[in-house]
Amino acid sequence: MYSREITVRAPTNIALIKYWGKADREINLPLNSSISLTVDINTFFTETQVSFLPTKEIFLSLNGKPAIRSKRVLKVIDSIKSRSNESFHPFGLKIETFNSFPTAAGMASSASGLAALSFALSKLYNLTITTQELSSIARLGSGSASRSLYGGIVEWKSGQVHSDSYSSQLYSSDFWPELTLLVIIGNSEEKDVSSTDAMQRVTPSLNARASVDVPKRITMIKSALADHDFETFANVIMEESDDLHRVINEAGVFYLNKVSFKIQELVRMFNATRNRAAYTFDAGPNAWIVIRKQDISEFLHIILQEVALPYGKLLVKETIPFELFTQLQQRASLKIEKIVEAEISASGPIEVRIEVKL
Ligand code: 2P0
Repeated sequence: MYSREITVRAPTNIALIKYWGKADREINLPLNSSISLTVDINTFFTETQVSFLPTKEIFLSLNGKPAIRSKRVLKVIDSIKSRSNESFHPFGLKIETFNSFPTAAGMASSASGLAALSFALSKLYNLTITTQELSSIARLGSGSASRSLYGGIVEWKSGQVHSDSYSSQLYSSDFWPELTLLVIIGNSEEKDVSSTDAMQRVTPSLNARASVDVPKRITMIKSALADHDFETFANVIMEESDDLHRVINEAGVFYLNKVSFKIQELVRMFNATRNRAAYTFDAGPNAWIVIRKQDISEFLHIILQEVALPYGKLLVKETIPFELFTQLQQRASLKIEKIVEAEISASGPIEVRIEVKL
């Protein structure tokens, strides 16, 4: 029983209405509720392998290198362990984790990472636990991780205490089948200021944003979703992203760069007559474009005239012929790393395998 090795994968998520600011830092109670799309688990994911060690030590590695046992990881371990059978308590843990995408570059690696850890440990310690409870535990590790426990469109209700601050699914991924994501990765270097640090800097607009503006946008986006009203949906998403970065800039932190601003400008151009795409940025320069599948090709024709990338890094379902790609790229001068199309994930974390070691 103690020699099992469990491997799981968890998806990341992109917030449309963003979590920014904490009412309680110790347990990551947020200042406001948030809404996100879970990103296809086959495109971006964290894979985590856990097993017991005979001694009490906790060994952790990230992308093949030994990593620090951070406070956030220990909080999740303690919370899971405290609910488990005492017979497990003498053992230590080996935790190996890999991200399929840039770590700490505003790509929500802590969301998938802490969701994967919580899910994997709940299996290893044989917990009988609801996804709702697991969402609260993942939140202790990283706020946004609470949303990665579900597929589709997810809401994290801020709550007042540990047990009522959790996420739940608003809609499954097939609710709006045309809806998809394009991720424009300009720069996958680690950022200078982590979001955990940045959101602790209280600024003049932070409380007004959390108590007035965000609740209004939550009502608006829910009604736009219910009506499949892309025009309003896109407006709310972009307004929210702009508002988040205004508050972040007030704190003296700047995550967006030249490529991010260019993408914003191109999306506005593309939307000249009616909204057909929406940009949103997390704590990093990479653009997440919410778009309907039928508009991707036309959108790429505009983007590819401005941003330059290798042909092999255009990772979209409907490929553009090489000749046309080269033609579009002729005057493109802003170098980026890649463009990835990612669907909305049907599922939250999944168990990949269980191995019994003899
Ligand atoms: C979000 N972000 O809602 C917002 C939008 C970044 C911008 O949640 O301190 O790593 O671990 O609770 O979850 C990133 O912050 O922060 C984040 P902690 P987290 O996705």
